[in-house]
Amino acid sequence: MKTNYQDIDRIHYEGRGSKNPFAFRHYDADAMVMGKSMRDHLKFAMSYWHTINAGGTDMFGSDTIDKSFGQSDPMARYKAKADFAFEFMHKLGIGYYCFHDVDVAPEGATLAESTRNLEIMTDYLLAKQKQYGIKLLWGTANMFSDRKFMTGAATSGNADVFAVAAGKIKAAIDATIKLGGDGYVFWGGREGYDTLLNTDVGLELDNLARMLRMARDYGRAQGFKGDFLIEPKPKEPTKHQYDFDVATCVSFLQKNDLMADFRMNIEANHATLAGHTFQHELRMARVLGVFGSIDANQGDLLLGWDTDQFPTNVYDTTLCMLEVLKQGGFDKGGLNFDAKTRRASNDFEDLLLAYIAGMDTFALGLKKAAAIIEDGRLDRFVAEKYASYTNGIGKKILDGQVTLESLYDYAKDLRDIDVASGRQEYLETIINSILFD
Ligand code: XUL
Ligand code: CO
Repeated sequence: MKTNYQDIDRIHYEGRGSKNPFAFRHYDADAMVMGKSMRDHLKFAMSYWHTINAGGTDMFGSDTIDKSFGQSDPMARYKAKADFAFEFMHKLGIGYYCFHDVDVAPEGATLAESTRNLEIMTDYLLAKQKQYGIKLLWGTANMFSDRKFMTGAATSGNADVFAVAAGKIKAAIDATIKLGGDGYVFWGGREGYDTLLNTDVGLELDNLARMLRMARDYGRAQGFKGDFLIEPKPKEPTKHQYDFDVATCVSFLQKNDLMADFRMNIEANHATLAGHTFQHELRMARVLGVFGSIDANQGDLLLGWDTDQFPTNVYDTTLCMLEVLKQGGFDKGGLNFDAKTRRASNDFEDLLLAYIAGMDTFALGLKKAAAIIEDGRLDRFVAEKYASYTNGIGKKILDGQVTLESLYDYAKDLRDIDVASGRQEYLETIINSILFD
């Protein structure tokens, strides 16, 4: 199987009329949108696990694509994977990548052996980063695949598992710092429960806080200046995960005095699993001051699990990029494609086409979001909706100059209060006209 794309050049921008499948129609990296290049707005990152490792396995069948890159020796295979990964990012013009410890190095029989392998491979990755000018967006430790994590890592009932998890986090933070990563992610895949009948929720939540505090203290002591990121997900693989959604994570961080160091890594399909829109989770993160980074994908709303599809829905990417623009852009975060090709899209061309589709969909979303802001009608509508707070009694409420008694006196003789229409349909028509006219 062809894996080196020898006959496919770097992917270039050809513009809207192009029918070349190996070209961008919207992503023009150097084009300026609201004073910043598309490259800097979007900060695309490649997910190592789906792109370099995932072979299409599902509950009913094994791999449909071979990603061993012709190597049987474990270390040689991981080096070949890295060679492919950097060539792939270079072809697409992707500037960042993300990984779990086990994505980039073979696992040993012990934590010490795995850590040695990780050290060898991070030397290799560092050289590749320098060669290609590609950076690490974030690193993390996989604390969900191995059987010892079956009832959690930081929230396991077994203290030895807690200890191994802590050791893995230490090694993964060391790797992230060595590679200059801007973030360190915690996705609590099995930090939750399948039944309350066997679960001490209070102890588990306290242990989760203990683990995050130790990770923060260790990282900062080692000079890590990046963001610690929590990636909320309500369920899957467990029935209930403690990092349910942004609001739940924020209350946990506040209770445990961790707000100063932690932000959110928001994933589109995790938002919808929580019964929220992607935009809701981004807005909550923005308003609560924890907007960090994004795992970009889309789900299938007719299915009840995390399908991690490449994003092709322009409406969603537009509303996402609207939140990113309103936030003032990414600080240390970026747009990581936590997305995998479908099981039946099983050759290496599909991988390239999937990234082109995702990058183009976000580039178009960015342009449309900028157009919504430049159009101004939405912002003007919202300003008008809350105008009663800019003077009179509304201003006094915001300035804290009222009490329940003073408001009683103010309101006691009011009649027929006229609340303006929410105009949802009109506002949705504005979005449609900007997207499609
Ligand atoms: C799983 C998921 C993870 C995290 C990193 O749903 O999104 O891949 O992004 O652990
Ligand atoms: Co993710």
